[in-house]
Amino acid sequence: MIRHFKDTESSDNILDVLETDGAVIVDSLIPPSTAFKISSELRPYLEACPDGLTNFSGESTKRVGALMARSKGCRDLALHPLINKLCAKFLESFSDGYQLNFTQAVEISPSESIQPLHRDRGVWGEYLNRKIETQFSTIWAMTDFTKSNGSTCVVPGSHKWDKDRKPTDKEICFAEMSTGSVLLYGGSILHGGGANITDSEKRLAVLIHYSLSWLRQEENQYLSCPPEIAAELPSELRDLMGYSLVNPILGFFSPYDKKGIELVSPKHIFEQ
Ligand SMILES: O=C(O)CCC(=O)C(=O)O
Ligand SMILES: [Fe+2]
Repeated sequence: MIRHFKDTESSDNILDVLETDGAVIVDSLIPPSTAFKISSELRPYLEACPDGLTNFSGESTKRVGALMARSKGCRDLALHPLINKLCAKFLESFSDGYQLNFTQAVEISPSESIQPLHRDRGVWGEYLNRKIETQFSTIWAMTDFTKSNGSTCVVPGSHKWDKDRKPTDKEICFAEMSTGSVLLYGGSILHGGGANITDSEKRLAVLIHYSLSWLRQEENQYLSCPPEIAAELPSELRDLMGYSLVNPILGFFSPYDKKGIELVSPKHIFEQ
């Protein structure tokens, strides 16, 4: 079972359950009207996007990235205060900070089958000690998520399993939730997009993942949202995207066209 909380629940309680179960849902964190607005910002990109080519990306599934460059509403999701508070606490033992790791709208259409269950930390290979949590991930429901329209499948507790243990059907739960709710999970839990067995319903999600600031970002934010677009964004969001220094010198640059200026923070390019 995936536990559901209201946004009035204490952060400590939400984090306790996240630690124990590996996933939780916060119901109605944004109003449906905000979700519909975000969906309409994303619609032109979804319409122009082909379905995936593999079993993993989904042959009846569309995936659209670069959400910080493309959608004002998704920027607000990335900066949501409760999410950032939970993320900071969830990852604080593993890094001096966290960063935006990945943004993607995922629209699952009828006839899609279940995505192979996986752990998102797999993108960094098998090198990291499993005691290190790599990330804090959010899946925002832009439509209702139901068992039949492709709600994310999650295996509670599997973040603590031996990595080769396979779940039984009974151990797989469905992240059913209403439009505007959000599923929270870490990098180590088994999960995947669900099968869509409806005749005509599409399931739309916005995935925003955060990772330890010393890991390479899965989605290259500097290319998905280059400086000329980032210049228009709130400085807090730019910092989150990696246009900043951490730890304390990670991420510096040396402006190639200026002699005598070295070890500069990326923040500098927005301050001229
Ligand atoms: O769309 C979903 O519900 C989950 C997708 C997912 O886990 C992934 O693509 O890594
Ligand atoms: Fe995933």
